[in-house]
Amino acid sequence: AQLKPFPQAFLWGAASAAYQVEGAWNVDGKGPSVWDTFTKIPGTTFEGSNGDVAVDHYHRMEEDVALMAEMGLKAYRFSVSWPRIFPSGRGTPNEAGLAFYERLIDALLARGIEPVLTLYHWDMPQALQDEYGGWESRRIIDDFEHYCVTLYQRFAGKVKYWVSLNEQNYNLTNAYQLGTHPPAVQDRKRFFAANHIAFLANARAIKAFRQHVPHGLIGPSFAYSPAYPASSAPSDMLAFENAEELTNYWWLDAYCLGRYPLAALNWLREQGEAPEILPGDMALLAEGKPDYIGVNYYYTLTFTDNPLGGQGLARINTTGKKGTTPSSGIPGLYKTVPNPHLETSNWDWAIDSTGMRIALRRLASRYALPLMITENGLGEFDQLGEGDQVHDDYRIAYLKSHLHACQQAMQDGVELLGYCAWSFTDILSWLNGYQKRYGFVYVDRDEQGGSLRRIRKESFFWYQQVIKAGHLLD
Ligand code: GCO
Repeated sequence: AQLKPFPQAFLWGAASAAYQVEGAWNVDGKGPSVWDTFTKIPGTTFEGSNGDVAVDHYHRMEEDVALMAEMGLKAYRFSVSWPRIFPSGRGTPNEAGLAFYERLIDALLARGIEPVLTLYHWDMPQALQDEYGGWESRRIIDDFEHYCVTLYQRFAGKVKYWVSLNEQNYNLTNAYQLGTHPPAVQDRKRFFAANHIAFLANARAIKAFRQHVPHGLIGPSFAYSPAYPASSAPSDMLAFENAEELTNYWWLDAYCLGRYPLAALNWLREQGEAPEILPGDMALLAEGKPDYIGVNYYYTLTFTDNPLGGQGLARINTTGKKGTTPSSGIPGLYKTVPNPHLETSNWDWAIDSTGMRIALRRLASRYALPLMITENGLGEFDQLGEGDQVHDDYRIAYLKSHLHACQQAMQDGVELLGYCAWSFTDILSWLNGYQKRYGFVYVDRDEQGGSLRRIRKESFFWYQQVIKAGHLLD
């Protein structure tokens, strides 16, 4: 059947995050975040890369927004750096920080680009990490609410779309299970405890949103990697069910249904690793449900059974060398295996556009909420060629197939508000430095003096045409 066109109001967007683009890490009164500290510890990131300068978006904001306008973007998703607003996490806001985001928002609006504002994209104020352990203390719930309300009050009249927590699942998995994000802990009990507190903070922020931004929409962005079973063997099906509950529904059910999935909660209780649930906690979650779900989709994961004594959690691929990601899992429940039907990126991420259609359908059907793709894209080594050309045809193919999957999902009945490609310019990849590029706009870091010159890639002109036409071109 002929696919229906994309809706007129579809938000054709692109995205970024403060730490990955802004730089200016200690400028205009900004306090340090946990990433400013962590990336300076030797061995934590690829070749010691950090976001001190990143792509210097803080100082080149006007130029970047002009490029967005030239491209025809209808939406731009960015995050606010908490320690830019509250250098030590709370107290009186730093006016220079608020003013920067106000200039950005005004520049977007002046060009008809809808701002999509992310409240938290991992850059916890270092002061709060030091004072009480960040997400490990319930004290963060008040501090996060205060920070959010400060932004609501300032920007309620200008910003309609808001993202509460970005990829809580991926960030805290790295922070408290794999030990690869700050504070680099490997402890499953602390992991689930921190997540529970983050759910409470998310719900409280959404409750406050209702008062301050009555006409806005808010939801978390979730890194959704839908689970597949490795085969139709019942043991693989069970492993897949276990993985979907413990790696996905744990977060999504807490956000959207105000409860935890049954078998996963029971298993954690048996391990003595379930979070402490105080009276009132679940009622708060139920009161803080989102208006939509932000979906960050990159790949699917395929699971097989994992007898006790089998493979535990493993580290991730930070080399950009194919086939170097070890299997990871929980003994007794599941472990990942490569999917023989799918190609992968150089970081071993399965390229699976059908998986995106499946993802959107599963979420829309289970939670009955509108969805927004808040991230989707391909991180690769790009080559700056003769005459400033970047032939990223592999990225065009990736984005095209995934946008097609979005269209099919809408045909299936999914309400999809928009699609923010990751990312607009090249960015700092948290652990992979500047070698892993995602942008429509190449940023030259190698040129003499580190010019950080912006260069339009082939994908820039492709997306420009798609947005102009309002549909995918052959
Ligand atoms: C990377 C990651 C990030 C994430 C994003 C999550 O390579 O560092 O892919 O860019 O996608 O920050 O929200």
